[in-house]
Amino acid sequence: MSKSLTVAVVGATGAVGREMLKTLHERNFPAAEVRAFASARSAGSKVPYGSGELVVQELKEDVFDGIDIAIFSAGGSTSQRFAPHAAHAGCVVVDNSAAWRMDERCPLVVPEVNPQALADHNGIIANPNCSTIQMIVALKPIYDAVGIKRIVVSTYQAVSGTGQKGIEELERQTRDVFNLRDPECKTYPYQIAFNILPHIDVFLDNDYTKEEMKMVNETKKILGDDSVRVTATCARVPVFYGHAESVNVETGKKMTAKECRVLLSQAPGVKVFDNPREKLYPMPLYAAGTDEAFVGRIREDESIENGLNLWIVADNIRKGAALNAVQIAEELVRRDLLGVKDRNVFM
Ligand code: 25A
Ligand code: L14
Repeated sequence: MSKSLTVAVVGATGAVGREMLKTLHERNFPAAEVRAFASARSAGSKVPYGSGELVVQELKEDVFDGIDIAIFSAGGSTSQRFAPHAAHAGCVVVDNSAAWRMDERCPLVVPEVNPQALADHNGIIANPNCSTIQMIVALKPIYDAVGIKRIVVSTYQAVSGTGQKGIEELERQTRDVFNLRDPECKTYPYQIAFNILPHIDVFLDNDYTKEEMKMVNETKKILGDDSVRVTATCARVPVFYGHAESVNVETGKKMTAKECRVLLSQAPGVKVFDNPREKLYPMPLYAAGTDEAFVGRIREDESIENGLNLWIVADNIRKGAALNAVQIAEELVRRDLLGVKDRNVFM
């Protein structure tokens, strides 16, 4: 691929934005130029890119002229406000926030699962929630092979999902506890160090959290199948990087644990790491910094006719956010889907 594109990273100073820059460089994305944007408070600061640095520019509505692809990770309100201006300028947005995911005009894409959905984009493409991505990349081959009727998932999510401020909170509180100081809670409502909070994102009217309902709704949208029943419980654990998930699936037809291991060992984006005798199973500490969704503890659910239990772990900042977004951008280039046909869809 020739290096001809101009690419922007919006929210470049954040935990995910920095990883996006690193991923673009590592994967040799065909960019002639990369521009870094963040809020006014970071304008003029520098972020690493390859062996050099980029000077961060303030994001404004009129910066998108001449930019082919903008990858956003600057929070929902920033995406809501600026992504339509990008699309209007002919710049295709890959957005990591929750702002556009359930919008019918926006494809919601995991490249290993539903790349075909990119074809009808209108200039804004949504990157799914981190917990949804790692689950769906492992479940799609099972869905294709024997069907899935119902999914029951419980998550164990790292503090880096909340960005730099989540990472700082766990660090600070851990030091506070060891120094016999009262841990201060700035980011989470309760102490996260040496604790577990069954609470991610805000509570909704049905008493589920928004994070839990993202898993329910995004899974159906990505599979393009509203008949799959999904229920989720999302918890925050005192881990820096890497989300873990216990996933119970009721399948349409029988699949043995052995068949599942064979199937998933051939699946793109998935690594089976499952040998109970050798005490081999996926863990956040070892998934951090890697690209795959690791699957282990594969067992048949003996309480129902056709069911499986899986334990899935992935780096939430990479496959859960930055890597998946860059893979979407790569797929857009590969499929020749850059440019925006109707620039007024979101205006
Ligand atoms: O935290 P924010 O506000 O959402 O900011 C994230 C990025 O977006 C930029 C911001 O630049 C940062 O690069 N941004 C925010 N508002 C913007 C605007 N109006 C904007 N860019 C353009 N126009 P920044 O210069 O404001 O921030 C520089 C550093 O400060 C940290 N920070 C920001 N707000 C903070 C804060 N620190 C403490 N308290 C605050 N209120 C910021 O931390 C950055 O280092 P952070 O990056 O790590 O950001 C976390 C946000 O990133 C997204 N995110 C993280 N992980 C995931 C994720 N999204 C999806 N999946 C993930 N796994 C979330 O949106 C999270 O809020
Ligand atoms: O992408 O862990 O919608 O706090 C926002 C909250 C990602 C996880 C999203 C967290 C999420 C994040």
